[in-house]
Amino acid sequence: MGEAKNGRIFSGVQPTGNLHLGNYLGAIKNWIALQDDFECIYCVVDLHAITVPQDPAVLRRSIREVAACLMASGINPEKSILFNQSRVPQHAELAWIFNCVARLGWLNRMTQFKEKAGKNRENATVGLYAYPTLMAADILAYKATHVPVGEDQKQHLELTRDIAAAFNSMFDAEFFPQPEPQIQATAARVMSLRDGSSKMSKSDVSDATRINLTDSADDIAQKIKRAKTDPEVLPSEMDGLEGRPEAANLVGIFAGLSGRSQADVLSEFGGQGFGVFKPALAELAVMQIAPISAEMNKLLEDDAQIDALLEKGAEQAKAIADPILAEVKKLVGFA
Ligand code: AQP
Repeated sequence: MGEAKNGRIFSGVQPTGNLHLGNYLGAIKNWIALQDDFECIYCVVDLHAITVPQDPAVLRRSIREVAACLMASGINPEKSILFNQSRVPQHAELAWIFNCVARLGWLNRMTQFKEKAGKNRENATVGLYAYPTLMAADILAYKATHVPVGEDQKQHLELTRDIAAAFNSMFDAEFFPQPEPQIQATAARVMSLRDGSSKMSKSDVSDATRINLTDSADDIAQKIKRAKTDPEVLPSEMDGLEGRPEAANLVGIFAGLSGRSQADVLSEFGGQGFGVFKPALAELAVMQIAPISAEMNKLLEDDAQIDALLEKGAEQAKAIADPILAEVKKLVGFA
């Protein structure tokens, strides 16, 4: 396990279905790159998953699938700590303490709750409302210094920083750090392939809206071919993408997959129609994404091995979180 070279990373992903290109470009690709330079803690956040109803058998399967998918994508359990959240009780313990630090007014501002609860707010679980305090606990139970996330989690990260500062002030201690968000310059918010105004999401009912990391090469190519676009050719400059959300999304995906800037992508494809751009994008996506599902399926042949790896990761995580929680309990007055 790497020492804390440039700091300690924490990030998580929910086992709420297939991981998709948004998770990959917005978060996981960065997680992989950080493994050599940071001490990395990556978590399958199953406590977060149950903030909306889950079928227990499906959840059990999803935890293993997401863990396998992360490993198949390049998260190396020899370099990083990989585990599922519910095996480390310090997350829930610290979340409760943070529920008693965070204020209703702060949580009322969280846009993700508003989006996820929708019109049926009265019927949303208390857990969905308190999701951001659990996320703050996930990060601060390890005193993580950096948190690589997609753009949709930026507001929750700001709340985490507020909770850390409020805790320090309440208990008159410079105890928790202010964790820094790490948000990618490109593809920080990958949009649905069918609607450039809504986020690509695991829980979207239509599978055509996303590229799953488990999709076959054919599925990936077909989904890109059918992705919504407009009749114009691609512009040569960035400002030509304004008001063209679907085109902007596909250019962002190309940039994210190739590691190039969007401006650079446009300098190559400006003036070309989607008949040229889409096949090039499909080739790039197939090359990077299709091998993940083959490797994942191999890993899923051995559930016991995945469980053992998650158990080992949980022990490593507990070894870091336990002394931090012991200090928290002293500060609060429990011990
Ligand atoms: N569309 C996206 N573009 C860029 N980044 C994204 N992330 C999620 N969607 C996109 C980032 O992926 C990481 C893990 O996210 P998550 O699965 O824990 O939760 P989420 O943000 O709620 O993702 P989904 O797919 O929309 O899940 P459901 O449908 O279950 O709510 C995070 O860093 C997130 O920013």
